[in-house]
Amino acid sequence: MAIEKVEKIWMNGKLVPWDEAKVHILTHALHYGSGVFEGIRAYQTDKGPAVFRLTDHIKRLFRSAKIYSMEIPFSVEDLIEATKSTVRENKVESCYIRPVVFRGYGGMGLNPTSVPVDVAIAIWPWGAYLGEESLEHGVRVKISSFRRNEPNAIPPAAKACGQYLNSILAKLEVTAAGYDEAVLLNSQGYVSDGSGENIFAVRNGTIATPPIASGALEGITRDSIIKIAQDKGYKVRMRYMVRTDLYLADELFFTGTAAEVVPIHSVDDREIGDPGPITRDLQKTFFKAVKGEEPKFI
Ligand code: PPE
Repeated sequence: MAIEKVEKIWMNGKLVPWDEAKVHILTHALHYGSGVFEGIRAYQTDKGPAVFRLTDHIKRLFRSAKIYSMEIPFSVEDLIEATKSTVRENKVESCYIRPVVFRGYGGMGLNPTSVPVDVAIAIWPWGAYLGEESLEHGVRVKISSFRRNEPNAIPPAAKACGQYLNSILAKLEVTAAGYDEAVLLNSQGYVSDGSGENIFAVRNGTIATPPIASGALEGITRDSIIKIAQDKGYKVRMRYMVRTDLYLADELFFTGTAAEVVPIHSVDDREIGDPGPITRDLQKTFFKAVKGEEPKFI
């Protein structure tokens, strides 16, 4: 996905011109993946761009950093303000927002405690993550032969830079085979999530999604969808799922900040079909919520 350039990027406390937001080649995170990040979206509204669940995203960034014992040299409030000013100063109507906290320049080797922690917030316009057609018609998914990284190896509870090598392997594998997106099972064989999305299955009117302990990221879109579904009176279960739970679902969909709410048309060539009524219903309310038109879900 090519990046569309905007004017400024926030780096360690100030906005700098896009082309000057650079790091040294000996940046620790470049060698070891020792960073954590967030993905947030701002949506166009009548009152200007609105950042969806900003505080929750920044809090998750701090939780990710805690797992790796990285001390962020700013407060939650500082990064909330910094995000807002980055969106404001770039004068965009909507955008994707990428805060990244990483071990910078000043030390090499695997004990990173003496390496300074850098913080940056970049934004850019990012359209439909899985293609313009995906939101309407759904995507073709394949279960990857690569398993989700384990909690006792590289914890999926963090949104850490290096751990995305796992998702990249899965994505490369299934896109080379002609599919749109990968689903990863954990090492016990239970469904975790997509390469960059949580997954939901609907069967007989009940909505199910894998628990966080299965290796799924504690998705903020997942949480919004659970709240929206419960508010509409649907039964929502967090339960361990095997691959056939996906094959036999009446409806399947992905959720994520970048992906938003994307119906799944088939899994391993087993047809699920056109987006179903519950998927459509949740998708519709979600797109209202992100634009501030459903205040109880903001
Ligand atoms: N699982 C994974 C593995 C994941 O990376 C994401 C977000 C989610 C679930 C959904 O979480 P949430 O965004 O809080 O609803 N993936 C981010 C990065 C995507 C990328 O390609 O980069 C995102 O959607 O921003």
